[in-house]
Amino acid sequence: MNVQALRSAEAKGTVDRLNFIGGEFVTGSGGKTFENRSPADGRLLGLVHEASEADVARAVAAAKSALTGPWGGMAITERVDLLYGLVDGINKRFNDFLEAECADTGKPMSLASHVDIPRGAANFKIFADIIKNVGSEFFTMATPDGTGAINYALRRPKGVIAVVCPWNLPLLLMTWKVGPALACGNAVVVKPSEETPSTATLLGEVMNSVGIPAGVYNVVHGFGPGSAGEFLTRHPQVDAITFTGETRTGEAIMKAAANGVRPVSFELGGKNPAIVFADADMDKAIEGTMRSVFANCGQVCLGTERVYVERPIFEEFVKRLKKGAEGMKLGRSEDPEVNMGPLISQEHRDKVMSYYKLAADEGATVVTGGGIPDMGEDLAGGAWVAPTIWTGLPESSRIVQEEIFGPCCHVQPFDTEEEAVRLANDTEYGLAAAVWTENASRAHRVAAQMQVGICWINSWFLRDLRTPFGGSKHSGIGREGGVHSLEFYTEMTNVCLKL
Ligand code: NAD
Ligand code: 6OD
Repeated sequence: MNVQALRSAEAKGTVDRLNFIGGEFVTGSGGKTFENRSPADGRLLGLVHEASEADVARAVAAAKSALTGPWGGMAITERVDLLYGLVDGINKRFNDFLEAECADTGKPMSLASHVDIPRGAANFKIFADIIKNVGSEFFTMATPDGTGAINYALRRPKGVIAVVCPWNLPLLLMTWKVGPALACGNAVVVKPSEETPSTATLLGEVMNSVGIPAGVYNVVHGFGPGSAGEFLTRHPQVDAITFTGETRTGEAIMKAAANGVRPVSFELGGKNPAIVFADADMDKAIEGTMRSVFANCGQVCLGTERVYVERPIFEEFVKRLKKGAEGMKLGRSEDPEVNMGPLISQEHRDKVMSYYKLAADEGATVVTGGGIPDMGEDLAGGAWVAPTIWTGLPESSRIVQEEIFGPCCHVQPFDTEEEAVRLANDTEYGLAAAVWTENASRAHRVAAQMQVGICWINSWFLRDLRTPFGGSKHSGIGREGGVHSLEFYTEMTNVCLKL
């Protein structure tokens, strides 16, 4: 550990984030750092030590050698016990994780304490349970000589897994990959988002404290192109890449993965619809749509940005959604009344504001929001935007077609079930949908036609971690969750024995 770097940060009241390689916290060998700033008020949280190409190579080598050390030879029961230890370890330091996550993202503690951190821990438990209980395929076969043969499938770890993460749910989305990867016996090198370096780093401390062998979990900090993200994904000793982030980044990573034909698992962007039928329970539909549009300041890949409402209830729905949006309390994470934080960065705010401007230019009716709220002097340096609702744009509008990833949605009326299905599917993305109706037959009929990886009926972000999760079309490749994660994180060998 670079004690000098940490002392100087402490003296300034900030926390520096180091790389975690082979069980040790280290500065980048290139001596480069970058700033981690609060999106709530712009204050400096600390410096992040950027990994050089050589550091990334050392992390990959540490992971590789862990596979041939005690980790590689460990019985599943022992590995599972270590994963349960991680759950306890995160829970013991719950407040440290909560504070670090909220400092990096500005999200309300009321949200992160119920979603990000508990799920960050639960991801280790669910996959420990699954690997402990999963069986294997077995087939008997006839042979011409009459003796027969038996076949059984063995699962082997894939090797070194690169885990490239986004900033919107940092711990949750990182452990969603690291949990199954470790449960299956792999070693990982994690590249957290440059915006949210903290909880992945803290997890290194927990890994050491519970006795996960050195090299099994590594963290390299930095950016994408020309930095740790690119160095990691093009490293030839990386055996598979799991990535969550923008579709365009997925395309770049897929090119890197082509060298050496490395498998990828991609969870990418979305432009998710909600369909609200006139027979929906209006209270439930409003409550659910408020969450799906505005939770995490609209920075949830599964969030709703297009709402289709059956014409007889359109006006009432828009009126009630507007009232909800205008009742939201924006502010600091630690305020228990606050239910919306800032966007992740000034750069992302520029992107979201460019869409707010475009909507106005294209002639949208701005039902509410559309600008930057006055947050007072204290928060003037933050990346705040107003919760925003539009109506009146055509389907072809960029506002209705492109992922904005902010607290906003376009609401449009429809007249028939067929029209609603057609509009909902009219996108290059295929991640999630929400359908609001009290008619059970319609609910199942419509869900079956949604071209998405997950379709909620009368709910949103209700997650059973045993179920398949992922996206179709431009929203991803593959499914993770439950046994589906095992498909990605293991290689299967069929053993055929002639009797
Ligand atoms: P991003 O693609 O900009 O960055 C994600 C990660 O990739 C970061 O760690 C970044 O440093 C790294 N990266 C960037 N370019 C790279 C390159 N060329 N090579 C290797 N690594 C590179 O995404 P983001 O802005 O962090 O996250 C928001 C996006 O993520 C949205 O599009 C959202 O929909 C998507 N997302 C999808 C899911 C899902 O489950 N489908 C979940 C969360 C977020
Ligand atoms: O719940 C999950 O497992 C998951 N991957 C959620 C993704 C949220 C996107 O922002």
